[in-house]
Amino acid sequence: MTYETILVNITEGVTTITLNRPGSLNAFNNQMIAETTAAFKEAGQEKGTRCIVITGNGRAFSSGQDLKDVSLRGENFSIGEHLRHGYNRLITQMISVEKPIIAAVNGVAAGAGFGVALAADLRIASEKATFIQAFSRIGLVPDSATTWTLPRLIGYTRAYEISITGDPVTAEQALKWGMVNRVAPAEQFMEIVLAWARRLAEGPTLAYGLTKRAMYRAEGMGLDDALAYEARVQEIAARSDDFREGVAAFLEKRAAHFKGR
Ligand code: T3D
Repeated sequence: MTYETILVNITEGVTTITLNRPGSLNAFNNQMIAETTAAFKEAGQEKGTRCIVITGNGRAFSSGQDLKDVSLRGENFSIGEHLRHGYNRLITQMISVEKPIIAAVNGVAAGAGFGVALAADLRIASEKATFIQAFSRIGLVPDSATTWTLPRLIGYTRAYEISITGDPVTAEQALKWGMVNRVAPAEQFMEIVLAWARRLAEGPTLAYGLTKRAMYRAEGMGLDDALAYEARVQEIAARSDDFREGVAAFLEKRAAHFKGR
């Protein structure tokens, strides 16, 4: 599929999706929401893709909803419908892809841009990145799943404070709070991101995908159900070539060569 608002690159098992509207700091218009959703779906189905990276072109990750588009809306425009058909689909698509997604937050991530970063499984921030719950700055409540993702990551007290103040969180603070996994220098940022992504893409990615599924399911379960679900997904993982290879490699004292199946 060809896209106009994003760039998609597939190399060495890694699909990189680059938000590409740098003139507006990669603000999401309807087309970019739809194209990003489609790109995640495609990367999920693409057999050769075993890890997905999302990043932004230029100095920002994403400034969230395109506010110029907002200013053109008519009186009867329904934000609820816009969310249901746009951001909600994008976020659920990201969460349903059973492959690790890394958000490479190269600069500011605001509003829905912050939401997309939080819907990834792993986050690496450039030392220049900032995170802004920009919704309250324009009189909105948080969306793009940030009422769900953010308190789970950093706790209610911090999540509520940054959601109502709209104060930026630096990369260093985000690391201390456990909101990002790593912070990397701006100069070698994409090099470091891609080295990490390639390492994951060479791993037992079927198991990584099942781990994602089981952890999201466990959020809504009690202990007994979570244990039962672990047993179900472990049945799948244990029938994989990767499990056979992992055990053989251990016994033969060599590195394992996983294929993600
Ligand atoms: O309504 C719904 O659809 C509901 C869904 C809501 C989801 C949301 O995301 S709500 C939150 C929307 N986002 C924002 O409120 C953030 C708006 N942007 C900013 O606050 C600032 O731009 C930043 C803090 C992100 C960065 O500041 P700074 O000083 O580094 O850059 P800047 O000068 O403000 O922006 C640079 C350019 O990008 C500028 O354009 P120009 O003047 O050079 O032609 C600016 O207008 C443009 N830009 C930045 N953000 C957006 C944008 N254009 C459209 N939409 C934007 N969100």
